[in-house]
Amino acid sequence: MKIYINGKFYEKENAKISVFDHGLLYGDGVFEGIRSYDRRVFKLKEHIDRLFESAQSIMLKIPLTKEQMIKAVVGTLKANKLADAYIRLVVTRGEGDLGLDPRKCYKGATIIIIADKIALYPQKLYQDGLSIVTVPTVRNLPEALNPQIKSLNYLNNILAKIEAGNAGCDEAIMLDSLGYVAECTGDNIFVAKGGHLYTPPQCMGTLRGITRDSILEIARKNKIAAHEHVITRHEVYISDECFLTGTAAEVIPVVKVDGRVIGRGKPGVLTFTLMKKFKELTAKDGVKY
Ligand code: PXG
Repeated sequence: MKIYINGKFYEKENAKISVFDHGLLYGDGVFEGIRSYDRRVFKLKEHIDRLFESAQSIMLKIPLTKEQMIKAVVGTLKANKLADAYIRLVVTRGEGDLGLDPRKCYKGATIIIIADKIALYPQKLYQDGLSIVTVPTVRNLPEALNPQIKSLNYLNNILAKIEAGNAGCDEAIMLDSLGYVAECTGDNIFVAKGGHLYTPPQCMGTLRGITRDSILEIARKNKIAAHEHVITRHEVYISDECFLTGTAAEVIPVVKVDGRVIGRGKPGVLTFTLMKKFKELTAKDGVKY
C-alpha cells in the first residue's frame, strides 16, 4: 500500500509523521472520507470543497489548491491500483511544540492520503437492517465546535459509538442540545412516513452529509417528496421506514430504534429503492482515473 504524505509516497510501514504533529497532540486538523467505485471517485469535488470549508473555518492553510488536491487523491488511487477504494484525506496543523498555539506549527500543514478497502457493516445488515439506540452524549454544540467542521477531534462521536456498543448496538442516534435527532456517529439519518422522506436540516448538530445530499437529489429526480425538517425521537419510533447514509456506510436500513420495531421490522420498499438508485448513481457518476 502506498500512502501519500506531503507530496511523496511511502509504504505503509514507513508512512510516519512526527509525534509533535498537532493532529496527534490536539486533534488539530480536518479530514474527509471519500469512496471510489470502479475507477470513479464519487462526489470528489464536493468532498474537496467541504475539506477546504472545514480548513477555512479553523484557519488552517492547506498548502495545495483544490485542483492539486484532486490530483493528489487521483494519484494515490492510481499508485495503489485500486478500482474500488475508501480514501481518507487528512490535513493536520503540522509539527509544532508541546503548546497548543497553532502559530508555532511553523512548517505548515501535513497532508496524508490513505487509500484502502472498507466495509463498515457486515453485508447481512444491508438486507436485515440495523438495531440502533439513542445515547446520552449529545452532538457538539455548533457554537462550540460546529458539526459542519470535519475535524480530527471525533471524541464526541466516539463516545456515542462506545455507548451504542455498551447497549449492544452497532450504531447510535445522537440528539442535538435541544433534544432533536441530529445524526448518527458517522452517518445521517432519514425516516419515511406516508411516502414522504424526512431528514434533519444541517443546522444545530447535523453534518450536511454528501451521501445525504445524494439521497435528497435522487428523491427529487424520482418525485419522492423529501423534507429537511427537525425530527424528534417520537417521529423516528412511529416512522414506516428508517435508514442511515454516509460515505463509509452508504445506505443502510434501520429496523429497530430504542427497542421500538420500525414499520414491519424489515427494511421497507422505499429504503430498498433508494439503496438501488444510490448504487446506480455511484456506478455512473464520479471523476474517472
Ligand atoms: N455525520 C457525521 C458525523 C459524519 O462524520 C456523515 C454524517 C456522513 O457524511 P457523508 O458526507 O460521508 O455522507 C459523516 C461522515 C468512519 C467514517 O470511519 C465516517 C464518516 C466519514 C468517513 C469515515 O466511520 N462520516
